[in-house]
Order: sequence, then structure tokens, then C-alpha cells
Amino acid sequence: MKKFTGIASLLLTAGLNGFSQTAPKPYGALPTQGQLNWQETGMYCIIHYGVDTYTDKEWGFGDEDPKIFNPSQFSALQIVAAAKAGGFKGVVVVAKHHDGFCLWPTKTTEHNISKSPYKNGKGDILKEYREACDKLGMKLGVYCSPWDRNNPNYGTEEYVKIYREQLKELYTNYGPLFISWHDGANGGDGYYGGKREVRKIDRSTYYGWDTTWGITRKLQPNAVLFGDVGPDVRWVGNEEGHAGETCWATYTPHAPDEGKIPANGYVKDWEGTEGTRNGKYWMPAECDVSLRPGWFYHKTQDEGVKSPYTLLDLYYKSVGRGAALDLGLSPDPRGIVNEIDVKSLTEFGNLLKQTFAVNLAKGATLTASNVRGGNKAKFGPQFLVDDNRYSYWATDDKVTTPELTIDLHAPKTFNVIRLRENIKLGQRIEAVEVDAYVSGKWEQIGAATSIGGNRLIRLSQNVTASKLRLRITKSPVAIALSDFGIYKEPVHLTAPKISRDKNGEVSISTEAPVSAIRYTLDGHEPTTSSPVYSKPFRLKEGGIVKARAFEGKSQQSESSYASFGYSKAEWKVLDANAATEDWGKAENAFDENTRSIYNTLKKDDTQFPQQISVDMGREQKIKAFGYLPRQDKQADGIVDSYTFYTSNDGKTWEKVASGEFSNIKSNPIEQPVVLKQEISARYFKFEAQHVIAGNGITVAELSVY
Ligand code: FUL
Repeated sequence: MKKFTGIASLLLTAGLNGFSQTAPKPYGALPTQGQLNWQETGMYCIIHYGVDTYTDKEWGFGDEDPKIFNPSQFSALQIVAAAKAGGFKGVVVVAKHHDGFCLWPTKTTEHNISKSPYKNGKGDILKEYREACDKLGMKLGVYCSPWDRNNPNYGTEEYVKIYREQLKELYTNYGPLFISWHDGANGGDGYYGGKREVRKIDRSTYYGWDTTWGITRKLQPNAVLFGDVGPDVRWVGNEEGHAGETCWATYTPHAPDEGKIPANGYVKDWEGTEGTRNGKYWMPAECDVSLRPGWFYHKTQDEGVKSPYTLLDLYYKSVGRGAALDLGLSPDPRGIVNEIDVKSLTEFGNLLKQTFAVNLAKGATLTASNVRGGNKAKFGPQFLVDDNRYSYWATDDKVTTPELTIDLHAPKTFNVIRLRENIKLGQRIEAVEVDAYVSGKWEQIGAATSIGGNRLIRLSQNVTASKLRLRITKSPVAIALSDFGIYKEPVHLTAPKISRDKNGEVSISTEAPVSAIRYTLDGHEPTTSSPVYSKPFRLKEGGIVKARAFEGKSQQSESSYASFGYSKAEWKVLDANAATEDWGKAENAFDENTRSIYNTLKKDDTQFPQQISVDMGREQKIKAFGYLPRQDKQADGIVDSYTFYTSNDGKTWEKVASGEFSNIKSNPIEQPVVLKQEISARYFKFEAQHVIAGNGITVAELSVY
């Protein structure tokens, strides 16, 4: 009898397996609990605020006097509330940036907040953030820069110990933390206790990352570790806020040099944008991008705060591709997030809320071409609309390209589709297509690749339909899809694009036809009474153009903004280092085309400095210069140490500005150089002392303001 039961249960199990009533076998690398929590967090802010806020720099040299840190109105509560209003779930506080100044009273270095006048040396910014986060139900994470341009020990084993002590202090005193953020910018020149020299480290081995990460695991076991090489969350490879259109949660990082171990700051970072299909590790991407052009606050960038719709676009390109959005906030010298920034954040938060408030697929009848083991109660498609990210529709092992029809019972209008896999079983689905039943036939309306933990398909126009179809077109194994949603993003007109050509003619255009574009040249916001744009116009002296699209009486787009320097129509090259190729000629440095570059790159050794001098045709009043580095994602020839000269005869030159373009590698935006005082000159010279890579210089545009 006993024997018989044994055989019966064996038969039964075999039968069940045969009908695939057990859960599908997990596929590939899998997320940890910490990574699942991080995926659900989805969006958070990184806060850059410290001595750079007072020196107006992106990278402090490390010689800043702690006395300059004395905010009048610092409010962690206001800052965290601004992030929350934008729909963000947590903040990563830059506790120490490359300048080495610690915003908490650390025992590891004198270079910290206790030496500042803030709260008479009794202040602790980290503690204030901890309290604010607790009060507002937000998560807290920390960024402690490995590179320390202040510390005299930087480059030695002693410093690595100090760095680990700093992390220990942060982990012990300010938890619970959801993320520990490790930057890849490492080694270079700095103050280093007064030595003012260049210190190079072996990025592959110096920090002993395995040991350092062990400290995080021990003291903050629920925090994920972020870095170029994760190990939990990887850098996406750009600071523009977008992941690849195809973006895998799995990744195998590679060192730039064959046979070496990759590390933070030492990885083929462009590979992070898409990740690796069937990569060795579950290491999803984080997209970091600042709300402003730079990471720290600069008054001159007040006009450059990203608009709510730009943020929404980035949301689709990061969170919507299975990555996280990490948006940089830059409190101003008062110690709070500027009103302009708060406004944009709040509007963005409202847009998100409005868009995702209602899943229009709820209440639909879902019919699947296959359900695992025929067991609807366990694996049926009803789980796709139940608000649980882990309950799922699954197919039999041999069925990898099933279809699903969604009967909405009544016409619904939508423009966003959301899909999620149950990633506890890995990232399985490689491609899908979505159809709508319109005018008696199926029409494809959208497609997506690499589904994973969250995939949003933003349609270019509204679709109205009462029946939809989802086709899984590629998956190596049975599917385990957890969510299907359709949403309606509110109507909006997109802000016009403003550009200027070589002859100084300004054009304004919109993506779709609108009833009117109106613009201003005096810095004011365009209204229904501003002039209507009808054809290109000249803007010889440069200036600010603002434009807005209008539809009917009540609808208007966001306004767009462009600031132009003096027209370059009459500019001529006076002298310049020889260009490498014809297409890299010096004139490209002022042709108003950001895609063409002046290029002196050579294969062999090249002497620095290198220069280009320009005859502007007549004397101009100059307040500032601008250097726009190449915009094609290549680093060769990008200048990071410069001098500007002016002249009235093209022979004798006066040096009017010099310095470094901090962080230009990761964030290659126009670098404005404001002169100490306005100057009159007909000629200027841009001289490069150093580039971030390559032998020679590249310039997309030079501008004079
Ligand atoms: C970069 C840093 O060098 C920037 O200054 C900034 O902190 C950004 C978030 O990471 O690599």
C-alpha cells in the first residue's frame, strides 16, 4: 500500500510537470531583494550642495576654506519636499564631493562642517536630511566621493582606510539607507593638503572595491550599491538621463584594457547604456541627470532648468526602459531648492500623477492564446491588471510567442502602454508588438524590446479603440508577464525649437502644426499679445529668444528659450593649429552648427597649448565666452583646461580668463566663462592647455556674449 502511494504521487508530480503547473524555471541572472526594492523605488533625486555652491564651481579643487559654508536658510525639509512633489521616492545626499569637504562632523578629517560657521560648528547636514526623510516618508541614500582633492593622503593605502571610515560613519549614523552611490571620477590634480599636484591611481585596484562593498553589506544590508560596475545598480554611461531603447537589466562590465578587472571609473561605460543580454549579473541601470545644466547651483543657469515635459520625456527614457531616474537637485546659496526648480518639479509630479492615475485596461476581458498547464487560477492573464508586480500570466514551457487580446468593452483613448515582467523569474521577453482593432482590422500601434521590470511605450498620437492585442514576438523561454496597462497622458503642445544659422538668421519651429508661434526678444514670457513668428529673422547682436506655441485661445505650450552670442556671420579665422582633416576645419568652430567640429587630433605626439584665434570683423563688447565641446559622445580632443585672450590688433594679446572645465567629460554641455569685467575687443583667442583624451583639440562651437 505504502509503495503504491509512492508511485501514485510520483505519477502525479510527473503529470503536473507535464502540464507545467509548476512555476516556470527562473531565467538567467536574478535580482536580490534589495534590487527588487530599488526597482520599485524607480525614481529618486541626488543632491549636490556644498562648498561648490559658494565658489560657483562644478568640481572644487580641495583648497576651499570651510568658512565659506554658511547657509542662511538651509532646509533639508524644503529640499526633500521638493523632490517628493516631483513624485520622487528618495534622495541621495552628496555627503562629500571631490573637494573633500564633509557635510557631517566626521572624525576622519578636519575638513568638515564643524570648521564652518554653520550653526557655530555644531551643524550636521546629514542628520537634518535623515530627519526630513523620516518626516516625509522618503528614502535616504549617500554619495561619498572616493576621489578627494583635499586629503593629503589621497593616493596612498592610508587614504583608502580613511575613505572606508567615512563610509562606516555614514552607514552607522544616518541609516537606514536605500543606496550607497560610488562615483567613477577618480584621481587627477588637487590641493592634497597643500601639495597642489597631480595624483594618479590605479583605478582597477586602488580602492579594493570588494572589501569596501563588504562594509556596506554588513552595515546597510538593505542598501543597493551603485557604481560604474554596480555591483547592484550600474551607471547608464551618460549624464543625459536616458537608457538605451533596448535596455537589459543584466550586465557584464568590461575593463577598457584587455585582461584587467573593471572598476568604477575603469569600464567601457558606453556598454552600460544597453547592458548585456544574458549578462553575468543582474545589474540594472540608473540614469543620472541634473535638473539644471550642471550638478551644482549656478545663477547663470537659472534659465536652463529642465521643463516638466522634458522631465517627462526623460522619465519615459529611463524608468520607462526598466532603469531608474536619478535627478540632480542643486540647492542655491540660501540652502534651499530655488523657486524655479520647485515649480518645474511640482508640475512634473502632477503630470505623472495625472498620466498614471487610471489604468484604462482595468475591467477589460483578457484572453490568452495559452495559459500554463491550462491553470487559469494560477497563471491566467487576469493577473496582468491586479496591481501586483509579481503575480503573473505564464505560458507552457514550449509556448514562447503567445498572444493576448484585451477587450475593453467600450472605446478608450490612450497614448501610453505599460508592460512589466515578474522579474523574480528573470528578464525573459525580448520583443513585443501591440495592435489596436480600428475600423474593422488590426493595426500595429506600438512595439518594444527588453521588457523587464518596467517598460513604457509612449505613442506619438492618441489611439482610440475598444479592442487591443499584445503579441509576444521573441522570448527564449515561457513568458511570465505581470502587468499590462494603458494610460492617457494629458494633451500638450510641445515647446518650439529655436535655432540660428551661419548667417545669424533665427528660425522657430514646432514638431506638429500649431495655430501660432509667438516670441519675445526681451526675456519676457511670450503671451497671446506677443508677435507671431512668420519667417526667420536676423539677430546680429545676439540675445535671448523665447517662444511658445498656441492652439486656440486656451491652449499653449511650455515656452522655449535660446540665448545667442554675437552673430558669427562676419567671423574669420586669424590663426589656428592645423586641422587634421578637411571636414575638421577651423571655421567649424563658429559655423552655428553644433554637429560639425574643428579638429586637430593627431595619431602621434602633439604639443600643447593649441589655439584658435578669431577676427570678429569689428570691435565688440564682451562679457563672456562659451565653449561647446563636441556633441557626438566622443571624448577625444575635449578641452578641460583653457585660457581666453583678447586683442585689438590681432598681435598683442591680453589674457582675460583661464581655468578648468570641470566635469566636461560626463556632462559635455556649453561651458560659459564669465569675464571679471566687460572688455572691448575685435579679436579673441581660445587656447587649450589640456584635453581629456587624444592628441589634439576638438571644438563644436565658440561663442562670444
Ligand atoms: C560625476 C561627478 O564627477 C559629478 O561632479 C557629479 O557628482 C555626478 C553625479 O557624477 O561623475
